[in-house]
Amino acid sequence: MNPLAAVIFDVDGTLVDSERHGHRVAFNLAFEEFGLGYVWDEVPYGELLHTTGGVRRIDHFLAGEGMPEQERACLAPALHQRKTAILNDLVTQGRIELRPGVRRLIDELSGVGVRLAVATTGSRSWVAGLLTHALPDVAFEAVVTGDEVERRKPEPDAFLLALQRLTVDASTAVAVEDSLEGVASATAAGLTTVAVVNDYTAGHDVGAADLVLDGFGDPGHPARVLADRRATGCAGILDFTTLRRLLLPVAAR
Ligand code: XBP
Ligand code: MG
Repeated sequence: MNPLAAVIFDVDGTLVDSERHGHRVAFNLAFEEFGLGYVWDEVPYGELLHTTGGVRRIDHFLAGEGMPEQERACLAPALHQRKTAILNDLVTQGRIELRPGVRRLIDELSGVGVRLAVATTGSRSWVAGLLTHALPDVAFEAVVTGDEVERRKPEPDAFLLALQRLTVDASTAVAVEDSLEGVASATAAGLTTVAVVNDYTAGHDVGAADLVLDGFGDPGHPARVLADRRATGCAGILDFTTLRRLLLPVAAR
């Protein structure tokens, strides 16, 4: 069994439940400021999430609205820049919260010397502020954001760069993700992967993950094991047994 050297966390939907009332709200406020009349409602936004990266998501949407590529090429980045500024305001207002159980898991992993990192498609201009605001005392040894890699998730680039910066082998690390694209990215990077789905990704095909949970497990939020591909499987309800106790054996592939 390989010792668990590091855990690499995704951000949106994993560390924080940021999409429905965070990014989506910021995108809509930016559309409003630009007088565009578009509104991304909660349900259709779930589909738009399959396009990773805010600029790409806006461009994909505007293309679907029939906007010529030449117009989109300058509008999408301008909208995204404003959206990111709005999101940062939401972060500093404390509107983007950690998912239940994340703080407890991070403290327990740190407590046993497991190194921590982040690999996200999100943009550094808000990711850094979010981590500082939500987890001010946590030392993430590597924070890889979408703007630092050639290809966004589901490509493995972000996780590969995080492993490189940690100087650890994929066999001694575990990725924690929430979505189809994120699990595809982490598994393509050769990582044992835990999917902790949320209300946007509960229907995603995350079958490539080694373990699928519906939460992180916390007093009052027991996590349910939705799928377990590991040899030493565990089934049923985790009575808020911390994911740490699951992660430690998970590193053994
Ligand atoms: C999720 C994403 C990001 C966010 C929006 O990232 O795809 O694009 O939805 O952030 P992850 P930006 O799950 O990998 O954390 O607008 O900065 O892209
Ligand atoms: Mg995510």
